[in-house]
Amino acid sequence: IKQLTGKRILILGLGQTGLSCARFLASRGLEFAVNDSREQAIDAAVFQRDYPNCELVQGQWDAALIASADIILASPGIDMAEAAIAGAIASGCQVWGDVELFCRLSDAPVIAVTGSNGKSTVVSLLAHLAQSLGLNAELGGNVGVPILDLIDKAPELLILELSSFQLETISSMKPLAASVLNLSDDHLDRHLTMENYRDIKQKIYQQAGVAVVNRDDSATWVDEKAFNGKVLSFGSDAPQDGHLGLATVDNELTLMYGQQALISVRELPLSGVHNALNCLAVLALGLSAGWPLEQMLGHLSSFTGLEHRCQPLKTNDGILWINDSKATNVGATIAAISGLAQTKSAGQQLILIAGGDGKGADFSPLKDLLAHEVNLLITLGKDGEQLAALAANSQRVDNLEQAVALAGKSAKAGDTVLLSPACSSLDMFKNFAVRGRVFADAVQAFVGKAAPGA
Ligand code: UMA
Ligand code: ADP
Repeated sequence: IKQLTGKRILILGLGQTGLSCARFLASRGLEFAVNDSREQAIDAAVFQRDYPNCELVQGQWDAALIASADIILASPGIDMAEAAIAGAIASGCQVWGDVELFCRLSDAPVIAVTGSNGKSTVVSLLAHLAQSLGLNAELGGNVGVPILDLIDKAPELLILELSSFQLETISSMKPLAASVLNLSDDHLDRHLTMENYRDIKQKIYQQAGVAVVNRDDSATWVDEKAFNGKVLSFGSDAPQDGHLGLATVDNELTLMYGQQALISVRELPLSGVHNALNCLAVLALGLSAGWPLEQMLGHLSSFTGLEHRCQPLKTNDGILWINDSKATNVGATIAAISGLAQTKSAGQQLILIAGGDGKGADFSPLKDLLAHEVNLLITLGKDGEQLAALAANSQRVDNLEQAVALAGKSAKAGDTVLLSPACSSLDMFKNFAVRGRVFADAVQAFVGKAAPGA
């Protein structure tokens, strides 16, 4: 805490991260100021009641306040290229994220996970295994729990989901194991180029004990010349000894540890090859922490999966409605369509609902799948037009309720309707979870109305 004492500390952003920083600093008796560039980001009266000595500025960046800070605690959603902040960095002010502050203050062992897709699934499954093995493990970071809220729990192990935004401001983390799960186009509106996005993701390996890399995706590989730790790989091919992969054993696609067959993909709690890869990443991270393989396998099947990730909804109309609202980039939507294509039989239609804010992404990798696997594409949102242009059979709607009604009218028993937007929700909804709930409610309302006698 000495690093903070007597310093002028400024918190930028008053969302989940900023408020957790405020709680933490106040709990340590430290003074600070806060600045949020949006009007009415928080209720000033309530904030000042909780933090009476704190200077609060909202509505614009306060260049003078920023320039006078010794340490800035920046929220992940704030772009470091913002003029006032870039200026402060250039003049030597320390800019940390909440994770950097945590790592400077705590020596709790950390497993850190990043990647374009699968982060939340992997860290949640890892936390499930840790808890099943009787460890006092906590789950935090981008998954929705600000890490400073966990500092006083002194966990035996901290399982951390990190976004590229968080990795930008981290330099002191020494994880016992770290993984970049995969890399595909995302957040280029802020990171500008894939090279830059990749370099930021790769920061997770600096000072890691074990790097868990994906053999299928060279952007996740660690620079072995510069890396002193151990490398453990997973991938969709048969693995070498000591690594993880997939192979066909007795006609069943099976998870492998070297030559050892572990469990068939069919028996996993989550469907799709992408989820088999997620499970392999989890096993690799667990092995890095010294967890017994047999025990991890024994607890895999009790994991129930997460809402809004390829989640089938319960309806009685014979149509499979799937909520994949968390598919906020092209890679996730490709995984969802490819997974469904593997189990679809002839004559069954797939109707896709997509669109939202594409964050500057290139949608063209979806084109072939749309042509071959998707019978009808229904688009909405800011970049719906751009997506619609990729498919021969597409229709534009204004909202999710209209999308559900159109999909429901077009689908017959045995068909699948998939919400997998390939876009963030922020142009129309508060977040992906709200979008998913609006979809699920619209489906229940539509199915209820369509039911005989209703
Ligand atoms: N703000 C400004 N000016 C700006 C941008 C933001 O003042 O230019 C202010 C907003 O007015 C608001 C605050 O900053 O008051 C919001 O901060 P934030 O956007 O960093 O969000 P938090 O509420 O602190 O949540 C963040 C993560 N959000 C983002 O990275 C955008 C959450 O990830 C994370 O769960 C949380 O910290 C706890 O660690 C969300 C997310 O969308 C789920 N992440 C992206 C993703 O997964 O794709 C990266
Ligand atoms: P993240 O936290 O990285 O956003 P989630 O586990 O929440 O990851 O999943 C986000 C989306 O990505 C969902 O649509 C999910 O079905 C899809 N997904 C999950 N794992 C993978 C993977 N390994 N490759 C591609 N897509 C994936």
